[in-house]
Amino acid sequence: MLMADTDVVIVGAGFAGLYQLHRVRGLGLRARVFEAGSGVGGTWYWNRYPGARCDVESLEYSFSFSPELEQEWEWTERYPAQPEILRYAEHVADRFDLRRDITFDTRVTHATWRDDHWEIRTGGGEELTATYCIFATGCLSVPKEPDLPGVESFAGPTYFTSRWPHEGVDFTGRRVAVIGTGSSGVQSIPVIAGQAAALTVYQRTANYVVPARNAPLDAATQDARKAEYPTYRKLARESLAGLLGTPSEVSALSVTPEERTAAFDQAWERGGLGSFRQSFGDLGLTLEANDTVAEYIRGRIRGIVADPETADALGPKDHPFGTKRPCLDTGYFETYNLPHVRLVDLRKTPIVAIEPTGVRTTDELVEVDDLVLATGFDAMTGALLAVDVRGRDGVRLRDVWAEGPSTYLGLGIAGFPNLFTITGPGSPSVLSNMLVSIEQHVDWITDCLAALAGRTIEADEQAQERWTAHVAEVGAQTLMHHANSWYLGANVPGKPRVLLPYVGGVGPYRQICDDVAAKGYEGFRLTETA
Ligand code: N01
Repeated sequence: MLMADTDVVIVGAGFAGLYQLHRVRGLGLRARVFEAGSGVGGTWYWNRYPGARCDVESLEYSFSFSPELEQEWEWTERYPAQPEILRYAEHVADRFDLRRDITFDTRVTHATWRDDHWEIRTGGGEELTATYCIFATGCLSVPKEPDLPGVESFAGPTYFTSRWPHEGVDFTGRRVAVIGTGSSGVQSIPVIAGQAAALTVYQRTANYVVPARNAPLDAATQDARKAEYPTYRKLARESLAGLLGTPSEVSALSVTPEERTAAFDQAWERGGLGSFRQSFGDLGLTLEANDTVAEYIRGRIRGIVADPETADALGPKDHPFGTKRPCLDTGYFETYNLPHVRLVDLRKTPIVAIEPTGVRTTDELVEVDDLVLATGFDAMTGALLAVDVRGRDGVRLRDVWAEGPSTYLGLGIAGFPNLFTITGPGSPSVLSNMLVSIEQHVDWITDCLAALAGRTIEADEQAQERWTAHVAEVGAQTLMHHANSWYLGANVPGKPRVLLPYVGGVGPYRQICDDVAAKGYEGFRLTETA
């Protein structure tokens, strides 16, 4: 048996990697973390576009593992902005003295299983061996390649929301085009409009956007939560989405139209991701129920946007509410009432090409100085497959997942011993408050490493098949397949169309994982390392 250079290699120093490093150290294991960025924070390190903000409330989107950390950190807003979350990640790294085991500016390029250990190679040319390899690579970390003909010919600056310049961008007096109206576009468009001389927004799919109702966080609210943190954290862990607020069990079709509108009005006023789930329980389950909320939101848009044609184009029509992640807005629809902002509906006039001076659609060439691409990510599998991962007998993860990912619990992969994925495909992951799901996976992996005591663990092929079938089966009971979403990989040309996250809910999922552990890691094979 080889004495590995380190016990654990962790790939990524976002929230998952930071917490995993802290826990692994607690076991007395040696660990190395490799991080492509120059600092910690993962998604919040890279996504620095104007208006970037979390769509989960700060008092919920924060670590629960340290009561001291919980008590000492002061959040300033209901929804934390990117700079504040990044400061929090940096504080965590410093407070727990994590940086000394992190190698920055370094990508892991290869991970190869060799009989009883992983051989890791980095972009910097370092090679090392590790007993365990943990991927904390994030679900939305690899930008989708821009599938826009001629994009490289654009003469002015091109900015990706997901790779925003650290020094910021001043759009004052500039003519700007934004392509993409997912969360990143919806958040950045009002802020860019506040600076630019002219803003043209290119929309292919209209999205459901609900008010964030962001506001400064008052001391009384924060103190009250801090006094009861354990209770609230427990509720979040046992909930379906890792969020507070009880989902309704009432059917949207069981009440009168007036009662339904009143409930939706309350949800709209409350704001936030879960607000409509708290109104009715079947919005995600039947098209008929979903139509009621879809029409309600289209009506709200018509009430805000002055130009009827623009209002109509901004109203989502081709997918049910909730089948793409709804966006939270601050002044998004109002932005289209500004005289220098224009929406181009790409369903009517598609982009033909990006040219050196601007964006050409079937209708016109709009000349712009700056191009902003808010075009999304190769979600959930992109970052895992960006590494050349080879398991037992040299099998490549890329080949094994050619038809879509199969995992056991989103934590382990058959044929890839001693490898763990934090919030991997097949786990609730992006359908939940990520901090809740990250903590659950890290705690489970840490307990598992302790129980292994150096043994080798590998997901059993049949257990993996059963779990993957279960993930698909539960997903099929929802409306998720009615949208071309990144949840299904449908946003990336050529990517297999498979529902990537597990829709069963974080509370039930946690119970399943705990039961697996309690039964001696049922569905995994544990073997003495030769
Ligand atoms: O990416 P997206 P995102 N021509 O994939 C369009 C999280 N997040 O970065 O839908 C024209 O949602 C594409 O159009 P279509 C959150 O989970 C969270 O905005 O494919 N358009 C779509 O409009 C979120 O869901 C926060 O037809 C093209 C847009 O680009 C996830 O990240 C903030 C195109 C991409 O939208 C991803 O959000 C930000 C093309 N060739 C992100 N290619 C918060 O916490 C793509 N598009 C609030």
